[in-house]
Amino acid sequence: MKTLVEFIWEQQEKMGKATGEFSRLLNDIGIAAKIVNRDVNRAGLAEVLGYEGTTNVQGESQKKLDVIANNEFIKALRNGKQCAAIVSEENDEVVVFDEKITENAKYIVAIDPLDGSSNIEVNVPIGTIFAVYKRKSLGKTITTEDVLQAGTELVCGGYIIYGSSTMLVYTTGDGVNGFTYDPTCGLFILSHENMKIKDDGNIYSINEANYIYFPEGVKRYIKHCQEDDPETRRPYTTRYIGSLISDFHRNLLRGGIYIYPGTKKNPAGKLRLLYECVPVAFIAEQAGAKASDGYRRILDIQPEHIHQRSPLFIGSKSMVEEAERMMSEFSPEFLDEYQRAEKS
Ligand code: P6P
Repeated sequence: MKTLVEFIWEQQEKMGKATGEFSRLLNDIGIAAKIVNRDVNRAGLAEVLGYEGTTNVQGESQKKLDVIANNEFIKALRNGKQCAAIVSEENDEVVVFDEKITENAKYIVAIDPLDGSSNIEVNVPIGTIFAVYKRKSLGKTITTEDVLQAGTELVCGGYIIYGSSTMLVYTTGDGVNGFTYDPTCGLFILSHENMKIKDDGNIYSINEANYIYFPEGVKRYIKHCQEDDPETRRPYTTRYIGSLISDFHRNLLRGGIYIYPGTKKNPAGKLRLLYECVPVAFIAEQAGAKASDGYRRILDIQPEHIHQRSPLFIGSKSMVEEAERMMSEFSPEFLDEYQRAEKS
């Protein structure tokens, strides 16, 4: 039995000259995850269901647990003193900690504290998604370059899924490992070592209710998934939970593709680049899979603003590549439309 803390220290020793600061930051995330897990698991009992009565920058009404989770992660990262600033789905602006912290803290965290929170009341698994970057600047002042970094600069990408069991899954660029939370002892235990996504899955995950607004390439790919071809295990199976982390986690374990494309109404799609697409894209690539916006590698996209949206095609490599082929063949023009939207 290896705990998350033991694993983090082992990884740190492998890195030789590590100072322990990143290990401390990752442990801080683990502490907040345990507290959020407790609140999520007793949501129906602890009067934390329902709406806060506020709306976030997404224009989404904030649920009480969204705000509670956001506050828990901000508090844990502030107390740990390794993080200088946070980009959060729940905050319009960057949360910059006071100078006593920023003058020494080396990291920036981008986080969706509780993705899919609209599923809380119906007991569908939800998740926290986080990305950790190293600051470009030094000293007390946080710069735009610190918070608008491409995914290729990522130090760590991870998520916590609050489901039938609670798991923390992350990568620092040396493979993907999953830790299952044991509430009887309050520890995350290594349960899924060196996770890999099957190259040829047979599950596709997309909200087909938006079909008429999809680019032609997406429509063609959906029809491709539904064709009768036993040799390639088609028709595939469709699964769509409405919770990115739940759909992605299933595909990580069983193979498959998740697509949230841009549409004629919303060319840049719905998902946020910094704290939804990039962290899972880093994990996908480390697990031998692929993540793009239908045309470009997610990790290569240079963010223009902190709440920028991006389409997401992610999962088994051969499935993503097939979808990308159809986007290039049948919707080549869509990239320009979407790039204009992402700058707005
Ligand atoms: P739709 C949750 O709001 C989320 O950001 C993802 O977790 C999920 O996959 C997607 O949106 C669901 O969106 O438009 O299909 O309801």
